[in-house]
Amino acid sequence: MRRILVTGALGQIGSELVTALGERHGTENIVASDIRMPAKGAEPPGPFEYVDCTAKRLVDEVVRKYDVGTIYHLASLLSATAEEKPQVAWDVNMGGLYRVLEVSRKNHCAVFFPSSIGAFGPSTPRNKTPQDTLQRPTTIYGVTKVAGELLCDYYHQRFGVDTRGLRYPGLISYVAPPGGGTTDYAVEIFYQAIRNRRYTCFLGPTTRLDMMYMPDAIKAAIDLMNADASRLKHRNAFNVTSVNFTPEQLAAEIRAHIPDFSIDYEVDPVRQAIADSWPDSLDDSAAREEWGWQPDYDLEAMTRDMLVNLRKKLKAD
Ligand code: NAD
Ligand code: AKB
Repeated sequence: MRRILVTGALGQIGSELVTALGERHGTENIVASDIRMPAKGAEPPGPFEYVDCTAKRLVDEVVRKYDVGTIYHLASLLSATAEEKPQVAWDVNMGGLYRVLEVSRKNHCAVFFPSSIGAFGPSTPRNKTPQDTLQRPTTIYGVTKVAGELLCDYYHQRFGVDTRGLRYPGLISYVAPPGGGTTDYAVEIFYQAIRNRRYTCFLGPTTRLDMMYMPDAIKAAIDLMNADASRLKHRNAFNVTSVNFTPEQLAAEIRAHIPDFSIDYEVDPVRQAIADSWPDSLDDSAAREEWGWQPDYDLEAMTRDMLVNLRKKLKAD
């Protein structure tokens, strides 16, 4: 088989996607790459290459060296970091994607591009946001996600590149920490609940957002890339979701396992404004109809699994 390249592979998604792809296709066939070097003891199971995705020569070299046929392009700045450094966010998020698409056009690679609920804005319908709707985001992250979706569709229509994408909600996981997003509170809260029995949340108690547990996010990416192309009416990018809650609801769910857990709030105006510009919930029926999307984890199952695995990781009681 032609190999699979993962960019941004040391991040929150890549750390688990590389392992899942390796279990499916053999670790030697999955090339992990990042602009950081892996920590000692946390090396990816297969080959690793330093690749700055904004350098076309580096992307091109690694694709040719390993005869890559599919690229999961994860390298990106997330919403909160992007808002601190909008110029860098444009260079990495758009420049990186453009170079990955160009290399894919020349080398006949398929491309997975993760978009986000951040691709929507305050004028988007807030509840059960439809698959096809108004997208006028007010963050630089959202601007790069909408533009990225359009660029991926363009490369498919114009050059026949097999581009596919998902609009992920906030992702919750215990393997690698999140990388500077607005939804990071939903990961931090678990660490703090186990370590300190209390958490100070940077979003307000009633901020409602869609979320997803990482095993579902990994399954969605792999299933979409393996879906029958003739069934796809959409490509970039599918709404997907699995759980929906506010910080106070997540805290209550954690309290069912840790009764003395408490939460308070110190709202960060920047991240609160970003969250307030995003939908309350997504309609993911197009993903369900076109390629059989079906999540495995609801809020209860996710919370239980997070706490079990994080306690093991943190060697906590
Ligand atoms: P992350 O921040 O955890 O990881 C991103 C990785 O990209 C990091 O390891 C970083 O070192 C690397 N990187 C940064 N600049 C780079 C460059 N120039 N070249 C190569 N690598 C570079 O992000 P993540 O959470 O794993 O997200 C991956 C993708 O999924 C992003 O496109 C993100 O927008 C999208 N997404 C994530 C979430 C989420 O909740 N995690 C939700 C929606 C969409
Ligand atoms: C972020 O908060 O930036 C990400 C996302 C939802 O895209 N988690």
